[in-house]
This record gives sequence, C-alpha cells and structure tokens, in this order.
Amino acid sequence: MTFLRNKHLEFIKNLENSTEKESFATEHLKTSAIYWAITTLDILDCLDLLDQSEVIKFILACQADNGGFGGNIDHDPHLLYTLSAIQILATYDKLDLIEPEKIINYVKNLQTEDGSFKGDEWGEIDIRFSYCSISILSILKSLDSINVKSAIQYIRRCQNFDGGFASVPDGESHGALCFCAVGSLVILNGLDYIDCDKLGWWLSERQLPIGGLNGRPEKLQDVCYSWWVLSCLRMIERDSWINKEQLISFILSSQDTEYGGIADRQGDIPDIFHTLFGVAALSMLGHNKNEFEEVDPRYCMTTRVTKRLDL
Ligand code: GRG
Ligand code: ZN
Repeated sequence: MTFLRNKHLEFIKNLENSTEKESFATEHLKTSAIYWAITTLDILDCLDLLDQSEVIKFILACQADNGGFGGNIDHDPHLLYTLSAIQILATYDKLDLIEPEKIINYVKNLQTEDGSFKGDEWGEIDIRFSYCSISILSILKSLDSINVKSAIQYIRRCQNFDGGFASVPDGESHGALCFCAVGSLVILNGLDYIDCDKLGWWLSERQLPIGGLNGRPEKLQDVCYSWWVLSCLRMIERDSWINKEQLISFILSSQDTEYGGIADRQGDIPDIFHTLFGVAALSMLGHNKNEFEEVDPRYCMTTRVTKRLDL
C-alpha cells in the first residue's frame, strides 16, 4: 500500500469539527491531541493546515495560575499537558509568549527526594513524568533547576533484568516506558549508565512475524510502538536490529483508506495519536524520504524545530 498523504491531511482537517472520540473534542486531552496533530502536520510539511492563532489562543488559555497547563480550558494542570503545550509553542516558534520562570518552578516543584517526578499535585509517580519534566526543561534551557544526578539515578532504578524499563522500580517492562527512559537519559547525557545491549535485545524482540511491534511480550502489535520502540533503538544506535521493510508494510497496512488517519492496526478506527506515531516512524524508517521531514527521536518534534532551539 502507498502512503495516503492527502487522506491523512483531510483526516486532520476534519478533527476540528468532528465529535468522534479521539478527535479534538476529546475534552480531557485536547492539548495533547493538538500536539499530535500539529507534529504530524510539521512532519508532512503542512503546518499551515490548522489556524495557528486559534491554536495558540487555546493553548495559552489552558495555563493555570501555578504555571502548569491543563488538557483543556479550566482543567487541572498536569506535566503531560504542560509538555504538549510547550511542544506546540516550540513548533510554532512562539515560546516568547510564555513566562519561562513560572513553568520552570512548576516543574521543579514536582521533583521528589529520590529524583522521580510527580505528574501533578496529586502525587502519582511515573517515569513518564520524568521524561516530561526533562524534555520541558531542556526546551526551556533550564535543566540546572532540577537535581539531574538523582533524576538519572531514579531512571536507572526503573531498568529491569530483562533490559526494558518500567514506570516505577520493579514494575513491568514496556516499550513506551523505554522511550521515556532513553529519551530522558540521552537529553541528560546519561546513556552510559545503562545496559544498552540488553535493552536493544528486549526492544528488538518486540517485532512480531507480521512486521509490527508490540509494547511487551504476549501483546498484540500496535502502530504506536513503531515510534516508542524504534525511536529508542535509534537513540541507542541499534535500529538495524529490526526488519525495517516489514515494519513499513505494517504501518502502511494500518492506514484508513476511506477517511484517512492511521489506526493501531488494520481494521481498527484511526485516531490522531496513532496517526502521529505512524507518520513519525515512517519518517525515521526513511520511507519516501522526500515526503517526510526528519524527526528528532529524543523529542518527537521535527529536527527543524529542535535545531532551531539548538537542542
Ligand atoms: C513527546 C512523544 C512524547 C511523549 C511524552 C506521555 C509520554 C511522554 C509518554 C507516554 C508513554 C505511554 C504511552 C505509556 C503507556 C504505558 C503503558 C504501561 C501502556 C499499557 O497500555 P495497554 O495495556 O497497551 O493499553 P498494550 O499495548 O501493552 O496492550
Ligand atoms: Zn497504541
């Protein structure tokens, strides 16, 4: 199957008005849904498809008094949505519209004694929140405001004997959490502290005979792991350990030929989350090079953006 570029652009354009689940109307994660959409557009070199001033107006309205951003207007702030908001502003080159100190303070106050991060004031701890904090502070050039040493120590404690990473120490290894760990460590220059061969082995075991990758043993293949797992393999320079042609075919087979968009796997309903990670993975896999902007595996933004920010 070929890459259905125009269909996907149509799919994204329709998200603006759609009331379907997983559209922008999905109330509680609208901020992240917009990040998934505009990053897809940036990879396809079509950032202008959505109204930039509308998006920015909405994002700025999601900021809470404590500096963090919510998933929608008047929703409680959370690190997940704060990262999405910063990524959107970074992509549009509009970081000058926010007060960095407020956001830096918000993030740094969520770091705990052992180096981990809470997602918000309610206190759930997860390696995802380490990644969000580290990515945000790196974009804002303020990594010195947290305890980097203990942040690295905590992430190391999340690596299991099988080589994979879990959300907390002694949890189950998961492909998406490997991305959070490795992305954080690469940004912090801490990759030397972990066993990359063991990790690479566990990650490459994620490819199934059908070509797609799963997130953990015994689970089904899913397009989003094409990003989580492949970006990780790329960061540890072991992406040759999987079969790229088979993975490309799997992603292309998960496209919705009628309405556009990419689903988790063939036959399922497409959504903007899997559309981004499918498109980002195709870019990283070098599929039709002239059709895709290059993506930075550390940040899941185009290298055009991360280079401009000197990251
Ligand atoms: C900037 C790209 C980017 C990300 C920011 C939010 C975030 C950092 C990462 C999210 C990572 C993620 C999706 C974690 C999910 C972890 C997990 C244990 C998922 C299990 O989900 P199931 O059981 O899926 O629905 P499987 O595929 O395991 O059956
Ligand atoms: Zn998925």
